[in-house]
Formats: sequence, C-alpha cells, structure tokens
Amino acid sequence: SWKYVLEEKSPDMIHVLQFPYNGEPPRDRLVENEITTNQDHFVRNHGGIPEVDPSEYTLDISGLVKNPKRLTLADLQNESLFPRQSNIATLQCSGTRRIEQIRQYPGDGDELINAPWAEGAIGTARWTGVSLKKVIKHCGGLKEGADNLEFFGADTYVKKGQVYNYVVSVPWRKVKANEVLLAWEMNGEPLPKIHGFPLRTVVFGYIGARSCKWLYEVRAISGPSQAPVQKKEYLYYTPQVGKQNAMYSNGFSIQDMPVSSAIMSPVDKAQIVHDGHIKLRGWAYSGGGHWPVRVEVSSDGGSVWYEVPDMTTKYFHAWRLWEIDLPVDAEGWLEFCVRTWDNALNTQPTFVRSAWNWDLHVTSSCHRISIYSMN
Ligand code: MTE
Ligand code: MO
Repeated sequence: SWKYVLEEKSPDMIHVLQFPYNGEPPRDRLVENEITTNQDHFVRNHGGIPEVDPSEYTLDISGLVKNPKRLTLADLQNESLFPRQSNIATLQCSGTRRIEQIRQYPGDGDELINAPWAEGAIGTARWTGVSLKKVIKHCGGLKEGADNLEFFGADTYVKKGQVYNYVVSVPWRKVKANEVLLAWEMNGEPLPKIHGFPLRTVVFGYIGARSCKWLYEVRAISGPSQAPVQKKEYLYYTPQVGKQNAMYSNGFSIQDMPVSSAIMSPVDKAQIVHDGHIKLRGWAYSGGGHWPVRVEVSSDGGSVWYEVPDMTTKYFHAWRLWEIDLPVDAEGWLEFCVRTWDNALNTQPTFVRSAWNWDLHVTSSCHRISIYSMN
C-alpha cells in the first residue's frame, strides 16, 4: 500500500523525509501554473497514511454542539442538505524555506524533528466540499461556551515513545467566516489518499497544519485543543529561546501565514549569460485573508528594487505567481532577492536572522539567491 500511495505523486518529488513521507515538487515546475497539479502538490505527514473505506466512512460532529450527529459522505454530498462550496486556495506549510534557518545557525534549531523544507512546501488547488459552518448549523449550532472546533485525523504518529492521533483546532470565528471547508475533491478529482482521502479540512490563510487530513471527527470545545500538535507544535519563539529554555507556554501559536515570497527560477548558484536582462519567476502569498499588492526584486542584495508589473488583480486566499525581466548590468556573483507587500502593507523581514526561531517555523524573510552574471 505504501508504493500505491507514492504512485499518486510525481516520480521526481524531492523527498524531504522518507518516513513519514514528506515531499516537495521540483522548483521550476511549481510556478508553471496557478493551480498545482495533485501529483506535484507538496505532502506533509506526521505519521502513516491511513486507508479509509469510503463506503464505511463517517464523520462525527460531537462535543458542545446542540445536536451531535454522525454523517456519511453521502450526507455531506447531499446538496439538499448542504450547498456545495468550491474555492481556489493556497496551502502552505509553516516549515516552508526552513532550510535557510538551518543553514544560518546549523544545529541550533529543532531540526532533528523538523523536515528541511525548501521553497516548495506550498501549493494551490481548487478544493470542493461543504463549509463547516453549514454543517455546524445543521447540528443546531454551538452550545454555550464553545468557541473552537477540534479536528481528529485518522493517522497516528509516534513521539518520544507515545502514539498520538493527529489533532488540531481552529477558532469558531474562522469557521463562521466560511473559511473552513470540509473538502472531498482536489482539482476536480477525489482527494488523493496521501492528501487525506476521503475528507479533510482546508483552512484558508492559516498554516497548513490546521488543514486536517483523514478527518473523522469534529468536536466543538471551549478554548484551543490541548492535543500535542496544537499545544506543543507550531509555536513561534523569540530568538533567545532554544532547547534549554523552550517552554510551550512561551511560544506563540501560529495561525495566519504571513506575507512571503520566493524566487523559483533561476535556481541558486546558477551561472547566466545574458544581454542585460535576467528573467525571474516565483510565487508570492499572504495568509490571513490578505493578498500580495507589490512584489519587488533586486539584483544587488536589496539596495535598488524593481517592481513586478501588473499587480492589480486580487488573489484572495491564493498565491500570486509573478515574473519579471530584471535589468542586470553588473557581472560576477550577485545577490538576487525578492520581497512582497500585502494589502495591509505588511512586508517581509530583511534577513533570515531577523526572524530566526528555534522551532524553525515561518521563514518569511526576504528570499535571497546567488547568481553568476555574465553580460
Ligand atoms: N493532517 C493529518 N491528519 N496528519 C498530518 O500529518 N499534516 C499537516 C496538515 N494536515 C497533517 C495533517 C501539515 S503540517 C500540513 S503543512 C498539511 O497537512 C499538508 O497538506 P498536504 O500533505 O495535503 O500538502
Ligand atoms: Mo505543515
């Protein structure tokens, strides 16, 4: 069954970890299309890949809801019960570009348990399913005191000798905004096994971790989930925090993905013969309901910036692919970089070290590569 699952992915996926399987696509292919193919979409797993029989599948809506219910896939897909919702949305792992933090201070971060992602732990798909808000309404709404929804994934993972289910939560306000989808389709196809078949949550604008795969229960609770993935992982620490003094209570629980971007072509260390212009391509994305309004690139490490043209379209909940012919006069090794501004005028930290954090999350600093220019 292991091999079968890998057959769902492109053969040239870069395996960031072998087990649990974690992979990202080759970088130039990722920015070819606004919609990432299912075969190329990055995969992030904490543990194994459960096999779920769709005919026996049920979803429990439990906890602090007025009328707890057990729903089948047929119930969820019954359009007289729930209107179907379809959204193009970007999914990004908070570990994207972690390799840059590891390189900055090798051995100082928690890299033993964290996969060394490059720029490809991001992808965009058309997700189809029902809004979780509608399903909660169908169950009579929330009881007094409920303000979070906890998601249970059928996969298990082992940490320090203990076996856990994958469990995370999101606040009710996120659900209420119709930004949490229970999705059974990815780009018009049934969800691939490796992406959570038969049902997953897709939480727009949040870190990928909240988009729970192989979902079998949604529980209404008071306060965020106490499960280890929610409470002890995906925390953002100050630069002073390390292995010796990390306390979960000191970490900030990461939800919204901040604005970030990457140059995907050319590749780092490329040597390019050109006639005064070099073509750059990449992605830009901002979570939390924001969208990129300005992408700027530089060939001198960030002294002089050039703006990517035609940035007027609003890409809501989705990334924006960009390209530019950057004027380049200088010869020799140059530092190319990109930074993006979103519609709230947030932009990216200048250097990796500006935002280093020991759990190595959210490497959103200005992305820098070295290019050898031959004019
Ligand atoms: N859901 C379950 N059940 N188990 C997991 O390991 N990984 C999460 C999230 N949902 C995970 C999960 C993380 S950290 C990310 S970034 C996304 O799934 C990745 O989704 P993908 O593998 O479909 O790209
Ligand atoms: Mo993730």
